[in-house]
Amino acid sequence: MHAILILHGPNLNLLGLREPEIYGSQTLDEINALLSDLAAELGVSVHPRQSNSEGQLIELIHEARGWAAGIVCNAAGYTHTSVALRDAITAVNLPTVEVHLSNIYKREEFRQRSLIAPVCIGTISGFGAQSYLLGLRALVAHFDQR
Ligand code: CA2
Repeated sequence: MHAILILHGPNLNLLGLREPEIYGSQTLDEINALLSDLAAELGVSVHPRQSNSEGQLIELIHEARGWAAGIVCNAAGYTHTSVALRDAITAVNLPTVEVHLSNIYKREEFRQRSLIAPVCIGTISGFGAQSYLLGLRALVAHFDQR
């Protein structure tokens, strides 16, 4: 069975508590529960982790090399700034799907550039919690293609 790291970046622990008009009303725990249900349906296992720290996110990516078949990653604010996170994804060479709750391409200009996108197999942005579920489906479809 494929094990998949679900990586949630900074501030996503606040989901459902603030800015529901942008990020939806579901909490991170609720999104993780939806992912777990879908994983059971798809025959994979998901392992959600959240951190507000860039270094911790990088450590989690490094560790994933030892146990995960792929990553679904919402790097949140680090999407637009972190060369180090991008380098970590490149270094572990695990297929990674970038996801965003909001459509980053219809927001502020600084959100419209992702440093992560070029090292991911693809990006899903703008579908709220569904972005994660679509991202998981896309990663599993990618495994099935290989
Ligand atoms: O749309 C997304 O998923 C983002 O990755 C979310 C990030 C943002 O910096 C990216 O540009 C797009 C922000 C996550 C912050 O989440 C909050 C949740 C509740 C209240 C405030 C922020």
